[in-house]
Amino acid sequence: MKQELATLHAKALQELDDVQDTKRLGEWRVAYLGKKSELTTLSKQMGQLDAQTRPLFGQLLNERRQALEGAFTSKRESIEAAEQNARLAAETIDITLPGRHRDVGAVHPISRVIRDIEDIFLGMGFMIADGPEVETDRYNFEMLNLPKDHPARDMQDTFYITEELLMRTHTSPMQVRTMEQMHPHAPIKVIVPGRVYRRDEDDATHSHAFTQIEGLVVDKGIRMSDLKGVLEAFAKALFGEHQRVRLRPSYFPFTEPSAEVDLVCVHCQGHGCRVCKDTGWIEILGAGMVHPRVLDMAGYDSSIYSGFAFGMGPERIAMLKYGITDIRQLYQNDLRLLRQFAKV
Ligand code: 2NL
Repeated sequence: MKQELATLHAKALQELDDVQDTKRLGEWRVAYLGKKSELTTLSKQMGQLDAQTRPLFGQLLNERRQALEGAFTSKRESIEAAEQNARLAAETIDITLPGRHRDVGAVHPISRVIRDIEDIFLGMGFMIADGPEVETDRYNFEMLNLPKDHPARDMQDTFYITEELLMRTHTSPMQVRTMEQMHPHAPIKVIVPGRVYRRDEDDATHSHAFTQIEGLVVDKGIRMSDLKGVLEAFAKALFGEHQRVRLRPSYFPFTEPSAEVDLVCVHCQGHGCRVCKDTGWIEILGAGMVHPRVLDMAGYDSSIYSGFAFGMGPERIAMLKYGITDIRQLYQNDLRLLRQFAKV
């Protein structure tokens, strides 16, 4: 039995030498140290030995088992270290590789103008409202003093969905809604930016879908000079302290009196050039005192309250500010144009 044990020990160590991975190491352990291993069989056979040799053989058996367990443990450690090294080698990252490039977006010039304008009016205590692009005839026309037979309501100018529903032609309906919601509170100081729609042929200066920003102030004692003062402060904030505004008489059904508002030409500073057709002025806004009928319909007694309103086109302002000559360039989303508005 002693000889058997020595042979077994030698065979086990030799086989262990060949083991290279965890799977085979496990198999080796079952074979040489497990419940059905020869070592276990030998220890079970110990009972056959006489009382004198039994403890000596027992001690020998323990030594061999401990030696094999020790060899197993150090083998396991060296295999695990090797496997770990192989994993680390496979996962190595080459930190000298250049990073992947990601394109960063830019704020569209129209959005940029809208944001700039919003900031200016927020600074003067206005709130910003927005509302539906699909509107009712009532809010888009009726409530703005545009009765059914008015030429501005011509079928040719409006996208109708049904007889009552249409694509809003201006953002004014949201200002009417604001007045209805706010009354009888005062003052109202609101601007409404948003998309509007007109049945128009697209060309260099017209689009069937464009944006508008309208403003409305309602309170007791609002006068034309308030309108001029607010718009002049706005013009200075947007185009510089040298700016001035000029009002020319005009007509809108929802304001009385009405005015076209000119700014000093942003191209030639008033000296005269092709942009301002040598007048030194460029038209930027339409405005006026809110028509008394519009105030009354929205719930503000026009014998007590008055107000002013104005409207402008962010596209036109973006074109003047950034030297864009065809409005369609603002809708084509050509990256060569848009990239010029990316912050570096
Ligand atoms: C323009 C002219 C304008 C208004 C819009 C308005 C709104 C209400 C009452 C009265 Cl609720 N008026 N809006 C007034 C005058 C002019 O826009 O040329 N827009 C591009």
